[in-house]
Amino acid sequence: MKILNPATHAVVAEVAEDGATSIRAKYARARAAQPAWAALPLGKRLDTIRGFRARTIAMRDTLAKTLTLEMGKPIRQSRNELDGLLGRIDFFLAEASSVLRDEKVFADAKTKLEERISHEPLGVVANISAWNYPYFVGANVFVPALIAGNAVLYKPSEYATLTGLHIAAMLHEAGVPADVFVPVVGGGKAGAALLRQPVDGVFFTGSFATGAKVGAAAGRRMAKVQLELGGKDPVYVCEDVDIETAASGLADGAFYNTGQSCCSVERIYVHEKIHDAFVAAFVASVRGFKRGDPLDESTYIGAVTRRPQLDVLRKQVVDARKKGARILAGGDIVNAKGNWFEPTVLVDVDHRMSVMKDESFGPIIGIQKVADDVEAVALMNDTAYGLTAGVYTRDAKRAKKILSQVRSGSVYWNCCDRVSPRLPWSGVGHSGIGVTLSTYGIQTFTRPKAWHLRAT
Ligand code: TXE
Repeated sequence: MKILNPATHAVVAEVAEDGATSIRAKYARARAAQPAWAALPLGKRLDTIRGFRARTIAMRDTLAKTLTLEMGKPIRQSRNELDGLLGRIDFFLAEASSVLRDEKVFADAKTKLEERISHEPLGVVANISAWNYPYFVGANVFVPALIAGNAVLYKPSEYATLTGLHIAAMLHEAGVPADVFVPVVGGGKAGAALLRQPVDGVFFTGSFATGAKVGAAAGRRMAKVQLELGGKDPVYVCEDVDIETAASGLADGAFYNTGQSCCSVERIYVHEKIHDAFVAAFVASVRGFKRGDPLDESTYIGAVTRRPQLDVLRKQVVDARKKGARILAGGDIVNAKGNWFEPTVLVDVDHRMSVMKDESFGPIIGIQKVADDVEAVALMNDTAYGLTAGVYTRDAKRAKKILSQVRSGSVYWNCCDRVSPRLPWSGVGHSGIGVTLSTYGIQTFTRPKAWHLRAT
């Protein structure tokens, strides 16, 4: 499989791809190795994750460069992702023992009856991962999965394969047996072959379209499934905000990682009283973004990772304009080697347009004027997705009222585009099934066993 640099289309590397036979053999090895891994004391498993953490620090610059070369992320953002990984790992290290420990929930001296709950690992899990934050999205799954005693068959996205192989090497060097964390190299075909193995759980991050296929395959196998899919994340800006602060914060939320974040701001609704001033400030922020070589320290907008997405973005602009939208910045593919799209801002948009309904997952945003909170909430909920939603206002009560009406897994007040290891990360509707992160995101890799004990 050729790994291309999305910024230049140069071949970065060629890697051997797994096929049905090698995937079957990898599954068999993982199945055989998992019981011994689960039998290790928890502390031993935690030590390997500490070793992995130390290696991500020691290799930070190499890892960041590989990530930038293979998916086009600006180098400073690649380093940010590696730095942010540490806090995620620390959360899992700190919380695992309390989540995984056996619980005695009832005891009755008279009847000598005792009730307990233990948390057993699922067994062998398939982790089919994504490219936009391969360290974050990956570690959300394989770190707690390994700590809980599972073996992991890990298929990085074909757009982040080298990163996936770095992750495997660091975990193995840190003491995770080669058959307990097993990388599977390839694209959709390898993913589909992996799902034909009798795994005990499928943890997937990617598009709704593929997620639906993955969910169906897992369902047929009665395997536990967790799907983190796309989103069309809205933010509503009330008339009482500091316009500059809100505009620059939201410009960052919409364009960081070249707009390729699951929780990127994908739609902005602005109260009519400040709409024009907000748009002017927002466009000024976007014009300040430097698009260029992702390896350059001053670059903020990198290459679009997936070539097909360029046409998706162009179609959204053409569709919006046909229906009356105005372009205030950018608006098209950049004619240059590599996958480049100008950071684009559209106004006079509405929900007839694809740019306000379908996930963009690129450097484009539509801003729509609204008359009041009622209209804003109705528009925010007018979507098949439900990953995150935000509101900017000085008024805490007003924010709480709005955010409790919005249908999404996460909500933001005066912030956006952030994920915390302490909070459950989940979506409703087309944004997926199940939870990662928080203590829920550790427990999800186990199944509870109920113990009814009567000492004689
Ligand atoms: O997703 P795909 P991609 C969403 C976002 C983006 C879209 C495309 O909407 O536009 O995904 O990104 C594997 N059986 N997000 O191409 O195609 C594939 O090899 C089994 C949001 O990454 O869904 C890859 O490893 N596996 C998300 C993974 O599925 C299959 C982050 C995802 O690929 C398969 C990234 C099959 N039939 C993308 N077909 C977020 N929420 O952060 C493909 N795969």
